[in-house]
Amino acid sequence: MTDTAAQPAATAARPERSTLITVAPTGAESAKASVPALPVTLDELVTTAKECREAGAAVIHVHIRDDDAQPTLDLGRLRDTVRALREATDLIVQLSTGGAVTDSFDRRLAVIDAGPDACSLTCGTVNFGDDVFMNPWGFMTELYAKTQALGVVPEFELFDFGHIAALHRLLAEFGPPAGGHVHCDLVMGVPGGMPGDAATLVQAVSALPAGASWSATGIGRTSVPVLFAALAAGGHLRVGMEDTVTFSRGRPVASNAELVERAASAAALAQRPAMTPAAAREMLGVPDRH
Ligand code: KMH
Ligand code: ZN
Repeated sequence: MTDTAAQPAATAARPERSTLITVAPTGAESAKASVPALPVTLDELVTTAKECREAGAAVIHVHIRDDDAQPTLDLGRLRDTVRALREATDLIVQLSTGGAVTDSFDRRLAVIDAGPDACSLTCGTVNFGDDVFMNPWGFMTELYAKTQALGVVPEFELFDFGHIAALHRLLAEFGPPAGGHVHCDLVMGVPGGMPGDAATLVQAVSALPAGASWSATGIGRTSVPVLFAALAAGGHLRVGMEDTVTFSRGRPVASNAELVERAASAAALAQRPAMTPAAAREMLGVPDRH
């Protein structure tokens, strides 16, 4: 084999020596009444964040709830949440701009006025169980331009192959993101999106922009296979009760921290232990606003 033949493909991500673990502790879909361990108050979220940091998380992907534990994008609450998480931890605070399927585009665009380090940016519409998660091109571009103007680092959420094509178009037409580095998250196994299995993951990774880093998460029962497939393929991990509320067959998740602990153990076995928030900031181009 020649040296040239041994080079990685142009689209391959640079292999990292450690694994970025993102925790998505709450989401907008599960009800507190049926999932009592779900963190829905600010106190519960801060406690969860500290435990997950201890267990190996570097990024927290945040959805918040109101006093009735319903999903909300209330800007005052979002600001308080960013402040409290920054005071309590050194985690990268990534606010969800996806919200709930019922949230308006205007409210979702306003999320990043709360001053997070980072935000999610979903690269297309997708069927979402019985609902539709709407992300038309005009919304994507408006949100992307706002992330660039405010210096909020986007994470590109990819639920399906068409989203990868839209990401290429976004970068070609509007240039690099705040922070200068493209980081993607493959959200797999949503009913209506791409399946959560190793073959699909490998195919999706091969289509990502050159030089992009990526993590993957599998929804529901795909969470464990996607975790191992992502590690095997050299990617990073997202775990949390937004994505699965079942730890193993018939056993509910007791805490977000146990999902992070499992991810960190698997990453250590794969010889790529959990990345610190400081190293994650360097990789993602996220400035430290503490
Ligand atoms: N809750 C979903 C409809 C994101 O956070 O950016 C969308 C979602 C994606 O969770
Ligand atoms: Zn989310």
